[in-house]
Amino acid sequence: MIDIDALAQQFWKDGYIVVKNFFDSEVMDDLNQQIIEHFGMKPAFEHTDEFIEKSAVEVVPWFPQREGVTSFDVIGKNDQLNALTNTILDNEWYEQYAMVMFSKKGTKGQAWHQDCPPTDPKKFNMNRLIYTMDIDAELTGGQTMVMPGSHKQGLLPSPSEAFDESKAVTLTPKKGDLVLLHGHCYHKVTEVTGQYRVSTNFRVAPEGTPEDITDIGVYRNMLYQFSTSSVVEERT
Ligand SMILES: O=C(O)CCC(=O)C(=O)O
Ligand SMILES: [Fe+2]
Repeated sequence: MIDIDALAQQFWKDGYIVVKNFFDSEVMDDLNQQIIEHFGMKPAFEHTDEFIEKSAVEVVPWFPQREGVTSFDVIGKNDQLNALTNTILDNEWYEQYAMVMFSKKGTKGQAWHQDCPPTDPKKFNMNRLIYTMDIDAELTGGQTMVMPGSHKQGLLPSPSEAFDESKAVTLTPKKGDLVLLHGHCYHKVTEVTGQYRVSTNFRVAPEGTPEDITDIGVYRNMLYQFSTSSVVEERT
């Protein structure tokens, strides 16, 4: 059994939590297989060259539920996941979408970012990250790095502002692990050195958060708007 109250407290202190062995291994294998079948090993990137160049994000997204694929629904219906979400978000939240993120071998991962600008502490996305495969320093690379407590520290430092990366924590999620991550918490993904890397995000948000809250991502060197594929602010 997990201690939901303790985990919720830790989430609000650090901006993230890791729960080991949260999901059934066979369900993970099944979903991972479907993900690989969907992508193949060399999917084309969907973002513009400018975005990839400036943000160092090389990830291909897939929204299975938008295509009528129902096999991922078991995650969204998981009672324990929803009990944990209820406690963290005070019973007032809604599902945004399920997004699978695929990175192929040799890609950069993702640079430090916040999923949305931390303008209002009550409006944010919460990433509910499911790992259907082992992420491992030697075998895959693509580790997730987080900066504890940064969800309360405002905007990610710009390139000219001090940024002490020594306090970052490197996560090495294994198949079946759950990571909950506040969208204002600074995070990144390291270079993918193995064949491929996959993570799946069941994003939710507190009631009152606009549905397009993650349309503008915060990077050290820019604010980037995904819907218009444009840099809305250069940061120096
Ligand atoms: O894939 C991961 O581990 C983190 C991805 C990410 O940046 C996010 O879900 O916002
Ligand atoms: Fe992110």
